[in-house]
Amino acid sequence: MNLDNTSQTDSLQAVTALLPVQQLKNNWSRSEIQAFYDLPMNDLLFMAQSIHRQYFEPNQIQASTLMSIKTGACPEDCAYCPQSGHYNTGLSKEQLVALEEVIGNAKKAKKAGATRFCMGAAWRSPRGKDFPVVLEMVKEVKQLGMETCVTLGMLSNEQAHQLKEAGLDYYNHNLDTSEEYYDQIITTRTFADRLDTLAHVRDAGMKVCAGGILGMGESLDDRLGLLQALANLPEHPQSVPINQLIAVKGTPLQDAKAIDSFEFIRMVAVARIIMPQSYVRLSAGRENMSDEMQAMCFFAGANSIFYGEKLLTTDNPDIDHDRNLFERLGIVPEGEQPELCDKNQQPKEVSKPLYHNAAL
Ligand code: SAM
Ligand code: DTB
Ligand code: SF4
Repeated sequence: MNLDNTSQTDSLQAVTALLPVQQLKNNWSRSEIQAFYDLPMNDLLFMAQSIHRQYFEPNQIQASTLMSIKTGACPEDCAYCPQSGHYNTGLSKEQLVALEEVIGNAKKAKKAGATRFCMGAAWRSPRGKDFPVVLEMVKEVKQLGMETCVTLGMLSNEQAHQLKEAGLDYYNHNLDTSEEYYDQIITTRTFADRLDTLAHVRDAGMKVCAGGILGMGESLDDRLGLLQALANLPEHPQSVPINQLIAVKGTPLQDAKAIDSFEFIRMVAVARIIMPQSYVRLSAGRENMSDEMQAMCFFAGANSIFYGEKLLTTDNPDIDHDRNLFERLGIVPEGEQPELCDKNQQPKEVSKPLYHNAAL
């Protein structure tokens, strides 16, 4: 990173010139993205936060609760994943859980303050008699008045339409890393397969939740390439989970070197800048982040979290800890502050002032 005075002035001018962002852009070059990443930290955070305030309530965070509805023995070989049947991580293979268990967990999550319930299955793609049961789960959760999300692996066009018909709001399918690094992490499916599923989800009219994982030994260029691929999709994913690798014993990435905190925060800020209307979710890995680091991620534009003691198979901060963190930061979970949370008003007009005036 070049820190001489001239280039700092240049980059500040570049920041000022880019504010406010007039329209969504999906032809980002890697060098444009890198230029944001390379800004001095204070300029980068200022820019990300300023853009964030044009589209979102600055002190509100959306909370989603995850449930693993089918755990372990997945045929895919994703090097990061404790659920892959290729590695021994001590997980036992489970069948699809019963509908009643899902409804019970969704009710609990709603009561605790989650607005979205996400169900994940360790499948390459949904097959056979299980898929109609998942459709039923989606219908039932939707009836509780929660947003619904599932992540089931690759989808056909027809399956995407069936999910839409059942009432599914979001489909989570991550690109995980750059196209160039992809085959170092997964060999049983391709980056192009992932893009095809995302196209089916979009075509069926559902919202896309797509992001990736940082800290898998990828280069900075790979990280920027991941953000570039996400931001250059035909539409920005409405939800962008940024996961910090949870290095699980037994997986090929068990000894991966953890990503530097500031590098992680920079990635969150760049995601916010290049996909300004998307929810950016601070996803897996919060258990290994300090409260201060999480606060910086929120300042950088992260405005969604997974909420509840478990992700799919690994630990997440407990609810009391998160509520306490929110309180200390003056953050209100989305859905708990109706007067400031009129979804019809989002995204805000880009012509609004840079600084959010909560009194308006
Ligand atoms: N099988 C489906 C699929 O791969 O699309 C859905 C479940 S899969 C567990 C969902 C996502 O969780 C992955 O794409 C990956 O980004 C994330 N994930 C899995 N294991 C992780 C880990 N150890 N650390 C961080 N993120 C992880
Ligand atoms: C996403 O991007 N992260 C979540 C969700 N989408 C499904 C999953 C994180 C899984 C972490 C490892 C585990 O708990 O098994
Ligand atoms: Fe299977 Fe999904 Fe894990 Fe890959 S990430 S091994 S597809 S559960």
